[in-house]
Amino acid sequence: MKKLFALVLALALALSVAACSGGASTTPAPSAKPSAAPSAAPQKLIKVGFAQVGHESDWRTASTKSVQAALSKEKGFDLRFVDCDNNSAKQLEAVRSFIQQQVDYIVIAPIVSTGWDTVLTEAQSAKIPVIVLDRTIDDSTKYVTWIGSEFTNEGLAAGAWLKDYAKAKNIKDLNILVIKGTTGSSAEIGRTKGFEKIAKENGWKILDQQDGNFTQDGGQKVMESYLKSYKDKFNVVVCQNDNEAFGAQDAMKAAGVTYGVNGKVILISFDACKAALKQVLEGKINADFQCNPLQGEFLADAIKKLAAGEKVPAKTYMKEPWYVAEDILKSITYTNNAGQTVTEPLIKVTQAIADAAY
Ligand code: GYE
Repeated sequence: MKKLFALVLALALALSVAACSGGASTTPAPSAKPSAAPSAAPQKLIKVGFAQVGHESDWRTASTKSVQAALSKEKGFDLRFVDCDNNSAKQLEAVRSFIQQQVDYIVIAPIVSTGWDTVLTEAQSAKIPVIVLDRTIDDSTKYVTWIGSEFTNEGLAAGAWLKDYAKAKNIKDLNILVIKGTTGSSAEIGRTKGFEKIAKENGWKILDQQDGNFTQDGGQKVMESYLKSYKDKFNVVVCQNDNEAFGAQDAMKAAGVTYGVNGKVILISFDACKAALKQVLEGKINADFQCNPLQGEFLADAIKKLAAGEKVPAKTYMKEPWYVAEDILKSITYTNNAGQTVTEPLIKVTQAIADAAY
């Protein structure tokens, strides 16, 4: 009986190895010489070209590391990584070079959400499936799947938190400065849309919204200019990522403006990387809405499924918690981007949470 079970298992394994190695769209089927035992044949690596946005933030570094770890040689991948340095022309060029290299799959983390249809048509003609990671592509549907975050919900959640927080602290007037992420990126578009909706509903004043390009330097420069134009006129700063928040803090510190739990300015951020959660713990950022960059395993899983001829979902959303510095609110309730009323917990950051963050 045991022997029979082992035999069935061995057969199943041999079959699944054969299915995997022959499944990728541009990989030729292995020649079926009777003498070559399947286990002795060297594993064919799946060639994946990854056009990454750049290296602008802690989030991005974590994203790159996550993909590199999940798509390693040991795990069966030949990963060709291009850092596109936040340059859209360079990103299109990277995708075209992957088409020329005849990779099996192309992964794009699109810098901006438009301008994609032509190159995706080229990939389609070359029969190379495209997977979109992180930000979305909004002017083409020529890709097989997308893995990323619901950016509009992140913005809505930030607004819902600010509404309840201001009420709990009896703050009547909200005068808000927003440091946006890269203009035209879906992360910027979604966070802006979500937050603006709540601001409008509550009659808050958004004094200004300028692009800090998701970098610390960008955040600092925008904040320096805000401090000149809006000195003493604002009590909320919303940074669309943590690195911008670090830059904004430097500018406020230099100008003698206090922020965070014991400061004059409520500071809100997105991403929730380790360095930022330490600041939430210390009360230097009031609330941080996580965007989860650890997408590598989901990506590897999707590619393996496609290579095996299996179906993958059109969209995969990352799970993302909301972090706060104080204990006064336990949850927020808001209408999400799908029109559902949701109640989500607010997590007060502890040392253990900050230590475990990406
Ligand atoms: O929030 C920011 C990064 O696209 C979700 O890009 C990503 C954003 C992230 O630079 O830190």
